[in-house]
Amino acid sequence: MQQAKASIARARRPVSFSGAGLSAESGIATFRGQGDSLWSQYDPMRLASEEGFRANPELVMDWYAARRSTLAAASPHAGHHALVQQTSWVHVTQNVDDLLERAGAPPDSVLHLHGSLLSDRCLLTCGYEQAVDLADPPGLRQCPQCAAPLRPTVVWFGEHLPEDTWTAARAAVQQCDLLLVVGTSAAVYPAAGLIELARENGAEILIANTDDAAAIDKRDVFVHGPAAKVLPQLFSGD
Ligand code: BV8
Ligand code: ZN
Repeated sequence: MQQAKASIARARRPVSFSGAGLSAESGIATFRGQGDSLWSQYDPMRLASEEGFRANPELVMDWYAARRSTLAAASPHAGHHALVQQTSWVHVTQNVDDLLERAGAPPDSVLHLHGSLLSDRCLLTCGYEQAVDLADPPGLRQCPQCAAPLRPTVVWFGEHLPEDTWTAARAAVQQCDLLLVVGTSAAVYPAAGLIELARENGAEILIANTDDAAAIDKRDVFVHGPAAKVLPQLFSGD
């Protein structure tokens, strides 16, 4: 922990890169955790894809409605707040929740590589988009402009990441001197490639995770523990 805190104190261009483990203690199921969620019998790889949606749009929208309701009832924890208080950092996340924003991150300041649960858009190309009420999530419905189905504004497997967000994240990581990797299994690309990109440019890598299997490289500093506990410690002055 001391070594990690020293790296943070020394960093001039720090970037955080977070995954589902950052939000786990807020009650948001991780993708590959042993979640006892009613959806554990479904494979996110199948549900979070266009072909999964086309095959069973009601089931997929019910899955998103359940996740949206959970998110509506969740709150950011001390780890989200600790990250957001680092206003000189660039925060990149794979998460589609708004817990960093609810912890005070200025709107549009967090780079969401995999989109957001907070709105739906037209499945086709008419460009229609509509914010959703997480506490009263919609089911399957038609685009009012072109009658195609509406789908969540998340990035599904097989889909490109949002161009501007991906470009900004790569640029930040390309010139960072410290990358703090929080709560990700680093299994999904191209997002996970940011860790290698930081390493290539000589940045120090801190890995904060409850699973020591996440310590992939001897050169990294591994901080073992849950994000809600570890992040406030990493940033505490004492
Ligand atoms: C793309 C949004 C290019 C949706 C997500 C075969 C077919 C098709 C595609 C592929 C293929 N093989 C490879 C691919 C590419 C694919 C990919 O990488 N697949 C992997 C699984 C092999 N990637 C893509 O498809 C991407 N697009 O490549 O397009 C393209 C396109 C067209 C034409 C040419 C090329 C798009 C990927 C985005 C998918 N969308 N989410 C939704 O949410 O519904 S990804 C999903 O998994 C989440 O967003 C999350 O970000 C991501 C990764 O999961 P993690 O965040 O790491 O979470 P996980 O549960 O895995 O791990 C949690 C970690 O936290 C663990 O390490 C755990 O120990 C730790 N932890 C738990 N509790 C705590 C904790 N740590 C700290 N504290 C705690 N309390
Ligand atoms: Zn439309």
